Amino acid sequence: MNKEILKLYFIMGSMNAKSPLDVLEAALQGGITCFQLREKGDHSLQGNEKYLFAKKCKELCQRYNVPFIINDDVELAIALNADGIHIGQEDEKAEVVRELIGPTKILGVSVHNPDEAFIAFKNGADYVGMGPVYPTSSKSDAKAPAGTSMIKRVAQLYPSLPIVGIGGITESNFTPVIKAGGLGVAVISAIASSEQPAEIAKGFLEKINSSLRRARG
Ligand code: TZP
Ligand code: MG
Repeated sequence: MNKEILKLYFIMGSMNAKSPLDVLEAALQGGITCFQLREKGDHSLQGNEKYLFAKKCKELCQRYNVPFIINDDVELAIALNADGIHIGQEDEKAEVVRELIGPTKILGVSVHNPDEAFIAFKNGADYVGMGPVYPTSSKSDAKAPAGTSMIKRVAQLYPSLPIVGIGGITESNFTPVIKAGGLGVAVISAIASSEQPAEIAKGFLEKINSSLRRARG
């Protein structure tokens, strides 16, 4: 996996925006580096509706050459030949998913501590998502905000494991994630709830790039 794709990782489901496909296209125009379809919770699409929506998202991402990742739904990821899949601790085990999707697809795993990070890494994860860094209202069962100390520990313990920070992250509070060793940030509301997703994504990516340059020295 090219680590650069973690810089500005946009996550969205159809319930996160009024016109989700317009928001996705604007975010792609603004320069998001990866997209994850996370179709979850009340009012989320199911069955064929979910499939058709996911297919449109994939086509948009392809047009902009941005990896298209699917949350949880391995069957859908395989059916659509998505670029990858993201799973949580309560989902299918990483080694099982890796076996199902094959060696070349991207596999992301949400982790909260060094033990979970080690297991994910050992079992074929390409990157781990760590958070919530800050309070978030985008995930109903989110754990307590964890700040960036755990990101720092995992980055020190496993320097070759790419980490992306998630949860309540915006243009104005993301720098601690990069300083702690994160390679980028994953966001829902900072882009999906914005009136100008393209402009936000563009400005955000510029700031992340300069922060990464500073952190790498
Ligand atoms: N996992 C941990 S926090 C979170 C997920 C999916 C939600 C992130 O959304 P937002 O709006 O960027 O806080
Ligand atoms: Mg999950």
